[in-house]
Amino acid sequence: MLTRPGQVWLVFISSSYQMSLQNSFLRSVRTRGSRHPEAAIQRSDAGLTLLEVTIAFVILTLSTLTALGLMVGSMCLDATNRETAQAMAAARGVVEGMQGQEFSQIFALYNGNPNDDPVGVAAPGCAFAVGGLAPQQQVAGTIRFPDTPNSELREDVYIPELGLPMDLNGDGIIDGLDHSQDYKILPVIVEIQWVGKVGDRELSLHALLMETGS
Ligand SMILES: [Ca+2]
Ligand SMILES: [Ca+2]
Repeated sequence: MLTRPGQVWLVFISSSYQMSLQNSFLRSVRTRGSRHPEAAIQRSDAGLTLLEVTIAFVILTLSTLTALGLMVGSMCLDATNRETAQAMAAARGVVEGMQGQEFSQIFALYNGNPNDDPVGVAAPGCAFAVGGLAPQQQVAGTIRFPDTPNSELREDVYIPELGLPMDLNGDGIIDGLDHSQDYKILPVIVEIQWVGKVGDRELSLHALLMETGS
């Protein structure tokens, strides 16, 4: 089990204090009980040396454990940073892929409904793998829109992190109709969930896509 730096120093201070008390007590007993004070002092000095060596060993051990703990913590932090960078790059890659598509087809291409896929275009769908990251479920990446289970793109969905409810077709009204065919703004959430080195982790990228020049 790894010891955190704060715990290590607490043990170190406590151990030193107890040993100091014990040392004072032993010196007092030996000096009073001996018929030969000089011999008693020599034995006491020998005991002190042994005790000092013991203390030094304890300090060395605790210092090594502290350094090891810091090293492992640094390695975990590096791994976590690498995982986050991988996830962010993958999420940005998905959004960039969307931007390379015909704007009016993005929703149909990247939603979870294969029945509305445009003819003649390979639809990526709403799930994607992320190289180098172990998924928590079948795939690590998912794409979400403000839509219903039957693939209606809605303005009246409550997703505050994306600013919804929102007027998506630019008519100045927020209604409860399907805007999958006339949207001018397309909110999207790209989520990545993976099993990281220090446990389950997730990252979300929120974006509002708009047609260039509109
Ligand atoms: Ca589709
Ligand atoms: Ca509207």
